[in-house]
Amino acid sequence: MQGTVIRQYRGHYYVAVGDRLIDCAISSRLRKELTYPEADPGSRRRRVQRVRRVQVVDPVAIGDRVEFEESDNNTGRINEVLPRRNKISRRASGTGRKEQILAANIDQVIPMVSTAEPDPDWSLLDRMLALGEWQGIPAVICLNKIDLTTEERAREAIALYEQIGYEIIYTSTVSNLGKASFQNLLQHRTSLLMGQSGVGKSSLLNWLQPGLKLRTGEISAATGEGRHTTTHTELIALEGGGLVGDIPGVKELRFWGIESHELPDLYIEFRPYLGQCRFRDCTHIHEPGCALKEAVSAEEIPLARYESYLRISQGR
Ligand SMILES: Nc1nc2c(ncn2[C@@H]2O[C@H](COP(=O)(O)OP(=O)(O)OP(=O)(O)O)[C@@H](O)[C@H]2O)c(=O)[nH]1
Ligand SMILES: [Mg+2]
Ligand SMILES: [Zn+2]
Repeated sequence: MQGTVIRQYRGHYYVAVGDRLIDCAISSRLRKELTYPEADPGSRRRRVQRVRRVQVVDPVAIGDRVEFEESDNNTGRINEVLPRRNKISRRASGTGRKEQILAANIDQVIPMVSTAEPDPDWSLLDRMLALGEWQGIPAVICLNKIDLTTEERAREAIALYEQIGYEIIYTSTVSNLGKASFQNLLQHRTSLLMGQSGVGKSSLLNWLQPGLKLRTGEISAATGEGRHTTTHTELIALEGGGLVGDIPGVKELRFWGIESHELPDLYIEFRPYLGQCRFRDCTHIHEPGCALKEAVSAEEIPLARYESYLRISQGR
């Protein structure tokens, strides 16, 4: 039988087939690919926390189409992961070089940023957008917590991304803004919400579908950061049709598998200039006659995005 993995938790993989949900384990062959994150040096408490928070590197991800064998009582075993149409993945935490797949077979990614609490991490937004571009997955940016500022300021803060061509949705679960557009956006597709801990990913889903009761957490007064409230990944079926993934807050999004020469193309506003530099293998960092750098000087490309490109391409 075939189905879609919509939830994974502590060795259980929940596979949706029509209206049924089958609680599956994975075959011993797949289990060999399962690795646990390396513990960090440091106190035992810290180690335990990290292991709990960081997901294992798992051969099966949410959104995966799988082939499974059913036994009794809605349980079963996954034998095979079918080829993926696309995937959102990152380099796993720890020192080992491993890929961690956050979700597979996604129709759109929704990078989320909040106007404040926590403040926007533009670098992280650029990485989330680049990941979508790399896999050819459309992205719509959600700017949440509009109630913490004025709408005008909020628009100004994110204007750059609108200029370069991304669609932006403005929301507030507190002042009830943007609900209809968000519901429209999610209908009939599989979407993935991504963003720092505390931007309001789970709150937003509870707001759209009140029966969900996902756990949400206060922002820490001490650090201004979220507390990593969501600890496991799941694809939620929406009443209006469509699936949406709520994943634990990401702080670090280290690329996996993206070659440095592929990076410029992942900044959509760079594309018209690529191939026009003096040197064919121009890295757009220090070469003379670089069309991209000229476009930055002429303010045709936003300096902030070029600097973000430099940071990422130099591994910072
Ligand atoms: N002012 C304001 N606060 C919000 C809004 N949406 C969510 N919050 C608050 O932000 C905090 C964090 O929300 P969560 O939904 O837990 O955030 P998350 O992105 O799911 O965080 P992780 O699960 O840790 O990744 C909670 O205290 C929410 O009440 C909003 O639109 N405005
Ligand atoms: Mg959450
Ligand atoms: Zn160049």
